[in-house]
Amino acid sequence: MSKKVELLNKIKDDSDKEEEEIEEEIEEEIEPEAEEFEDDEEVPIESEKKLKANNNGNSLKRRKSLYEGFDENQKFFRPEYRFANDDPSKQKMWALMDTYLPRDKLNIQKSIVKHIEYTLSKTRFDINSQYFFQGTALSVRDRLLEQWNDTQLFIKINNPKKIYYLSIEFLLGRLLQNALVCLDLEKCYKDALDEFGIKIEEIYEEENDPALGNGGLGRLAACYIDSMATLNYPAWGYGIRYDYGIFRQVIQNYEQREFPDYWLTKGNPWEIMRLDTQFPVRFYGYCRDTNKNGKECREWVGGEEVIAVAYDTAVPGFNTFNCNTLRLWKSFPSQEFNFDDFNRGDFQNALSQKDQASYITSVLYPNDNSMSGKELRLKQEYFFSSASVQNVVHEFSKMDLPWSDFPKYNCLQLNDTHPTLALVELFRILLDEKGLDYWEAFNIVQKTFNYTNHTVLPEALEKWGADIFERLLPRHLEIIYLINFFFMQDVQKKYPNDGDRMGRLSIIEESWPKKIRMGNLCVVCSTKVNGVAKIHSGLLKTSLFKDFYELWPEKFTNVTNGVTPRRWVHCAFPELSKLLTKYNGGRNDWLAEYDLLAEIPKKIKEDGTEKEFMAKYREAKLAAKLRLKEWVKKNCNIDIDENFMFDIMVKRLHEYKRQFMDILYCIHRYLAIKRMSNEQKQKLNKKVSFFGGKAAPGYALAKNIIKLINMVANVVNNDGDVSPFYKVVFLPDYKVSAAQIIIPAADISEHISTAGLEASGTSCMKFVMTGSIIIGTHDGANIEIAQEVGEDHIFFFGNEVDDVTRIREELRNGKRGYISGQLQECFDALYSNRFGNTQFIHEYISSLANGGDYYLACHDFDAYVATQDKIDVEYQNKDVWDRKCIENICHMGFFSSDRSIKDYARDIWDIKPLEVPEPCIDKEKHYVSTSNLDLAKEEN
Ligand code: NBG
Repeated sequence: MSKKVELLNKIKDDSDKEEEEIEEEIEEEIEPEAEEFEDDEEVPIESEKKLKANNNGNSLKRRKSLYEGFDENQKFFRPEYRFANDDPSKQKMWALMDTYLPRDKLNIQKSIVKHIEYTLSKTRFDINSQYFFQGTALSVRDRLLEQWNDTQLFIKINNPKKIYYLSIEFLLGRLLQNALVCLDLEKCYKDALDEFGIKIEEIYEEENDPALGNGGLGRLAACYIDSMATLNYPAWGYGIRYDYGIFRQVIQNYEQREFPDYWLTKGNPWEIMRLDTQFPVRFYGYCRDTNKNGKECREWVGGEEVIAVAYDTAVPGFNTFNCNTLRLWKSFPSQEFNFDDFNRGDFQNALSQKDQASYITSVLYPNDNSMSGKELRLKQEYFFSSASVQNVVHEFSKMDLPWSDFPKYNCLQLNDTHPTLALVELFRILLDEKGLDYWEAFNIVQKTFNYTNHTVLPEALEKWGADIFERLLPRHLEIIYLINFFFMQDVQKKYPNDGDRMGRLSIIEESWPKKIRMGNLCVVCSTKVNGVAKIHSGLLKTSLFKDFYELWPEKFTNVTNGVTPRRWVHCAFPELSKLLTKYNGGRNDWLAEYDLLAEIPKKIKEDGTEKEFMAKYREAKLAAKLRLKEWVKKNCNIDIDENFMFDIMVKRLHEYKRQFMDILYCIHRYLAIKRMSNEQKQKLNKKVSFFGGKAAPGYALAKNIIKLINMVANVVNNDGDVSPFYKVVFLPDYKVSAAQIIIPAADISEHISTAGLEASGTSCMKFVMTGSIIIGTHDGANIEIAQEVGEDHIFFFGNEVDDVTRIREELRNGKRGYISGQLQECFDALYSNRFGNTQFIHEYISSLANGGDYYLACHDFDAYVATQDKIDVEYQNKDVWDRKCIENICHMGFFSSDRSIKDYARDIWDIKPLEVPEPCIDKEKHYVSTSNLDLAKEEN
């Protein structure tokens, strides 16, 4: 029987539809319709078919079926479960809740205005865009909630192994567009709002960025929860609900000024406060011996307690009905109240203690790749780790299984060492509250946890003084000492009389005061340890965790970072997304299977559509550049020319990332142009050098570099000899929503860290996916990108990691005179205050010239300039350039976060996807049975 006949029979059985309608449906099922295009150019038919054949045509069917092609009265039933103890009196209520909300335009419009009037209490006559945003978001949230509830129930019933991703940062960015894209409702909402005279893009702009992270680490966590949902993994993100995210950066007088980012000013339509999900978290106090059920054990008492309350945000996946949870904890005062103070009339004192509790989750520490060492930060780390672990333990307890089964159902991933205390907390609960013995507890903890390292920079490696630990978390310190004691015994057995090695492996650094090395603790207590790019994972084995690698080679692995193409290609660069979809046979399934794009470059060459593709690509790139131009006009009041080459460096300010080298190059270019004749200038590759990124408020040098960039920009842009050919722009307040505008506009992007120091980098992936070429060092993900797209599709320069060690050695041995003439010229320009009073940087440049070039900005400078010159030449050949960009875009499948998550799931977590059943148009066919819970068996 052909597939068509088979389906025909199936649907005939299922429904009483008109034959014609059924035929249509089947056509769609077998060969789903291509997406509509506003332009009427033909899709290359032959290759479209080939692509469809490769890609069994299933991916898009599910989502489409929910709203397209059906009228507003069509009902979609939710998966339903029959429990043995179904209460007949509830039938009525359940029946009222058994369908999904309609997703057609009119009903969407109704739900938006309903929320505006009945949730937000606005009259018809005073709605502004903000209320439209909120009404729209709430209406989208309604549609998310149904899927979310269904997913959570389905997971509960099937009870698979679950993954919990613990991260002190989730740099989400705006949520509305992403949710619409995931639900495949963007067009529908756009049309719905259009009829209200409202542009959906304007509504997007109304949303505050939830900026609960600093940079790469937090944004990675956000990409990962997106991919976990898209791939149907039963997964939870756990973090902190900060009231204040990363500060807002304003440039005043060339300098960075920080303003608080109270991102909740307009409320947060996405979150659900779960008052029924709260856990107490203790600080301070003391430990004592006690006896529980006839067993000697320790007990942690006294101190103060705060309450962690869960705030949940739905995490939809793309083209799936699964919807996961991001659970962020907020601190509240515990119910207890100091009645002594209160009765004495000292209300202020009685209350101040309560206030203290809510400070814990007030503000995100604005340090990227460096440790703050503040007690409040340690409190934050323990607070969210403890709440998360208690939550997981609580859920597991309901299953009434032996504790040894805990790792069979739960896997906790530590996103860097910030949540390390989670493993100590689980240890504590198992030992002190559940009465397990040391090795039982250790085995469970170790099997449950895995650890991702994100940096080798010494200043970022967490070490906490034993003194502050002892005060804040006395029982945890005892447990850490215990872990170390047993671990050191093992080491001693394996390497007798190797004191140095023991010292390096020890969890405790024998300094004064003693310090707890959180990284070592993680390695000892985890099953797997991974770095975030091949080179970085290699360095973990050869340097940072060398001794551990010799001890347990099987523990170490790599998972190269990735980014979600949904946000970073589709949302950020809609014109490109549309083009890729068109040449992917009219299907946007590449957004969840990026590798599909790999066929395109070959295909367009073979079928003669390359020219046309390139023309369209150029139009798209121009649109992206125009968007940035407008942004720059609005935010910097600078006019830039979209026909210039855009060279962009946006990332946190850090010495190792070498923004300084880039600004030196800008100075060099400025000086060179000043010397040119008019004729020479005409031949120049016109370009704009963009910078963007925040400096930690306490990082003086990084702030000075920002100031320098702005001062140089000021001179360059206001010099009539130069500015028609070259400009320098600092893009203020770099954040996710800005990145979505900035990144797609690039022609060249800068990833120029000292080799070995950028663990991975993720913006490099976003830049290449949206059509720019990297100028970069042999570092982090640059290396693997080159492997995927080809060495000739990236501009490498500079010393490699082995040379770095050697050069530093030479510097230590007194090597001097490594400053080239062209570099000296830049220094001289700074010494002579050519860009205004730049005295603040003089000391730094003189130290660079005197052996202080730790990050090799000077050693790599000439190679950097030479490579920039090469780029200027190559950019002249636009055909070759654009072809490279297109090939790059299409060969980035490896860097989709979907690939990263599949790697984690397979190599580290050992978890399987669990796909929620899709909605059904026929209620009777829609009971979901399962064997795990006490469910009534279906009739037959
Ligand atoms: C950062 C690295 C980046 C990497 C991200 C995500 C920290 C501690 N590390 O190179 O510097 O891309 O983590 O893995 O923030």
